[in-house]
Amino acid sequence: MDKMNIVKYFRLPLLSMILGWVSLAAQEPLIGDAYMRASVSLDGEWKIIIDPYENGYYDYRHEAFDSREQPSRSAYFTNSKPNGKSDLIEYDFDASESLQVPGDWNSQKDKLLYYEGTLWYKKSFDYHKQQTGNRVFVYFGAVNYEAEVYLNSHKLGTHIGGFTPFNFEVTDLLKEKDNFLILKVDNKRKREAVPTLNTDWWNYGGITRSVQLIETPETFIRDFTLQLAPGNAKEMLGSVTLDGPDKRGRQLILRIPELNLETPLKTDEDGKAAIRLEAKGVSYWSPTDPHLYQVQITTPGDTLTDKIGFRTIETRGTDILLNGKPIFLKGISLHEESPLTGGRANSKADAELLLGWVKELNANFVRLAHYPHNEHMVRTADEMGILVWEENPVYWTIQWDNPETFANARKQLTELITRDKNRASVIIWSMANETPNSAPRLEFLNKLATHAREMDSSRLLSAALEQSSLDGDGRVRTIDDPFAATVDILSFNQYIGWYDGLPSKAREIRWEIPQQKPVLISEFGAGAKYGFHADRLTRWSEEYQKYLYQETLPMLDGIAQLRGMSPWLLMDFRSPRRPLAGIQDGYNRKGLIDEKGHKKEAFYVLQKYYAQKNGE
Ligand code: GCB
Repeated sequence: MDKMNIVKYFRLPLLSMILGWVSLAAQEPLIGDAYMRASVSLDGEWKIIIDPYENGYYDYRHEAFDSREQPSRSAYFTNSKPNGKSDLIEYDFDASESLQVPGDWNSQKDKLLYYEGTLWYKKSFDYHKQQTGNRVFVYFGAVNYEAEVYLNSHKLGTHIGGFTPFNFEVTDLLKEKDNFLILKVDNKRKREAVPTLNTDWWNYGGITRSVQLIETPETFIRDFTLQLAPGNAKEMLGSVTLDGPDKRGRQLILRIPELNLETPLKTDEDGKAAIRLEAKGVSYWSPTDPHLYQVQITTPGDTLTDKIGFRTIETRGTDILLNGKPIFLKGISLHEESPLTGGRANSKADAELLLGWVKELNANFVRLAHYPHNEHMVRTADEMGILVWEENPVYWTIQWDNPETFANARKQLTELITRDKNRASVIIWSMANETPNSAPRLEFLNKLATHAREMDSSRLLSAALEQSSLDGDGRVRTIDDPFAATVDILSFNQYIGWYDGLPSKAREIRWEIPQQKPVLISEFGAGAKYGFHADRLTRWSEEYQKYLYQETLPMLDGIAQLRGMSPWLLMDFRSPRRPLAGIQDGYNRKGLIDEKGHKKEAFYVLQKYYAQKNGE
């Protein structure tokens, strides 16, 4: 029996917490805490070639160049160019145009706004190791959607999934001078992909997050995790994973200077050390006191430091308990779009601006929809004291019975949990959004949920479900989705007053929700164009949106188990499903703020409601 199966077999939260993370590190050799490590940035200007026919990847018989033993110079990953006046090579990165990394391509060049296809990136660089014998990894925060990665003409590998990090070791390929890193990036939507063909957001392509070269000693701390034990504020649990020839039987030290804590650890045969400590004198992390501790792991050759908050999150009956006390999640949903650049958000400045608005709304919670957002968002949420819902991009109509689709969704979730497992702000892993009920879909989601719990039993699980009518005329609403039995928090989206009648309809609705679990309304909302004023029954006016909030909030307050909400949504975002000229112009207008940062009237309705609502 391997470790993963042992975990499945026992299903003990404590054991799964220790072993689950340990076995994860062995399966997914992602470098943890990448943002906290010494690294050289490869951000900045990259040369690009737009390649809709994938001419740089396939020959004229449509055979992949990288499947040949001797690659042709026509293959773009060889970084060739015409060698003298008689040479025939039909590309030249250095003579080509460029894009900024990190950044989606759509918002950087008008001609790429709607582009879905392949685009090649090339970065040239020199590299001097800080110490001979050290190892070097290239780490990508995210590339949407599929990346083929090459260094100095050698293929490093492929990564699928547009919102999670990945890395490759490049120690043996790196030179002091004239390295070239080349990526083929393809964001074509596909039926079997995660997400699938159909979404309500912009399919931003490219190297959307930072690229780093991380240098480590030969044996180094690949990852570590430390959190309070599930439901037990008196104990800290975690593990450290070493990688390299000397990983076995190594002495380590864990230090939390502010707590005067210093503990020796020793790695086992697999290079792992389990951590189990008494949590004494800890100031628990919360929205009103987002206390972060410096946590340091030291080996003879390596040191890794992170800033970590400690809190418990659990449910009891219909309550959500943060550090043992009931909390109401005053939230808002958001997409990963930047009011600064008009494209994918990727910077600390974006995160501070977006989360600053969340604070201004008197909220304590964000739903990062509908895919993993960049790491700055969760690290900034840690610092600002905002609770976070993170979401796997299982959206609408995924291919439920395709095993590759499942493997893909599972891997993206694994990468997300691996990246953010030490973030106190993150309290909910969401499996999916608005997925239609069927037997294969239930099996798919249940398997994902089991996997998430095996990896991390210290957080809550949810999914944005759909509601349905109990009676013929739609006045009595319920949740009859069988996945409701699996989740810890019963979340659902509802659009009474927008897709479903007019705002006053809210008065006629009765909720009969049988599940005795905390209920969270993961979406409601209405479209409004900032600056468009009319009477409250005129669609797209700020008055209509405001009226919808005024009618919806009292209706939701009537749900006995209501413990939170994340209305749809903070800021208008681009969507090709939204062409209405003069109003939408390619934007979903359900934001409380428009894409340029102007607040609409409904913002203030929610702000006031949250100011008066009890909770943290
Ligand atoms: C939903 C989806 C969200 C859409 C929203 C809308 O239910 O979950 O992705 O953008 O409705 O505006 O229609």
